[in-house]
Amino acid sequence: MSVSKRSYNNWVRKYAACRLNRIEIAMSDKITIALSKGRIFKETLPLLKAAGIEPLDDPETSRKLILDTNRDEVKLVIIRATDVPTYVQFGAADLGVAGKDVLMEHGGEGLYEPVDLNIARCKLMVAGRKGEQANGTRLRIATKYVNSTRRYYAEQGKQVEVIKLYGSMELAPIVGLADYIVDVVDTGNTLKANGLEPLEHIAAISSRLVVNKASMKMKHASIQQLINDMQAAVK
Ligand code: PRT
Ligand code: MG
Repeated sequence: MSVSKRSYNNWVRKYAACRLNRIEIAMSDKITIALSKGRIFKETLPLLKAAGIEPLDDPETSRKLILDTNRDEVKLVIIRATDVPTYVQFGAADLGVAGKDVLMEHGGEGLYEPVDLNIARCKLMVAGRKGEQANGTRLRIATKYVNSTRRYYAEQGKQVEVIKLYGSMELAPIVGLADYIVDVVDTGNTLKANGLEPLEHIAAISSRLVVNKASMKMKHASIQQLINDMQAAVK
C-alpha cells in the first residue's frame, strides 16, 4: 500500500473513531426533566416512554423529589407546576413540561418551547356569578394569573383591580371579594357547582415541552433526539 493510501486509511479510521466518540458523549449527556405531579405527570408518561424514558418510581406514592429512570443519565425532578419554568430557565433542569397558562404567566424568559404536547388541555377564562352583571367603574378580578389578567384587560383598554389568590378562586365572587375571576376551566363543573358561569375566553391552554436555552446548545444531540421522539408521539 502506498504511503498516501495508508495515511488516508488512518485518517478515515481516526475520523470514524472521533465521530463515534462524539455520539457516545452525546448519548451520555446527563439530562434532568422537570415535571409536576398529577395530570401533567400522568399525561407526559406515555410521551416519555415513546422517547425510551421510564421512571423507576411513582411520584404519587414515593416521597422522592428526584426520580431515577431506566436510563442512568436521565433523572426526573418532581416540583410544583408553577415552578417548572423557573427550574428550566435557570438550568436546574434541562427540560420541563408546563401548562401554557403557567408559561404565559412566567413570561418564557430563557426558554425554548419546541413542542405543544397537546395534553392537560383547558381554557383560560373570565368567570362570574351566574346571571349577574357586575356594575361599577373599576372591576375587581381575583386570580392566580396576575400578569395574564393585567395584559388581557390592558389590551381592551379596561382599568381593573387585580387581586392575587393562590387557590379556590371560585369563592371570591361568592363572598364579594371580587366581581370576576380568571382561572383555567376544563369541564366547567367546578364553576357550575359554585354558582358561577364562564364569560370570556382568554386563551386555549395545553402543556408544552420547554428547554433551557444553554442546554439546547451544550447537549444538542441528546435533547434534539428527545424532542423528536416526543413530538412524534404527540396525538
Ligand atoms: O394543584 P397545584 O396547586 O399543585 O398546582 P396546579 O393547579 O398548577 O397543578 P395542576 O396539576 O392542577 O395543573 C397543572 C396544569 O394542568 C395547569 O397549569 C393547566 O395547564 C392544566 N389543567 C388542565 C388544569 C385543568 N385542566 C383544570 N381543570 N389545571 C387546573 N384545573 C383546575 C382549575 O383550576 C379548577 O379548579 O380544575 C378546576 C376546573 O376544572 P373543571 O373540569 O371543573 O372545569
Ligand atoms: Mg391544581
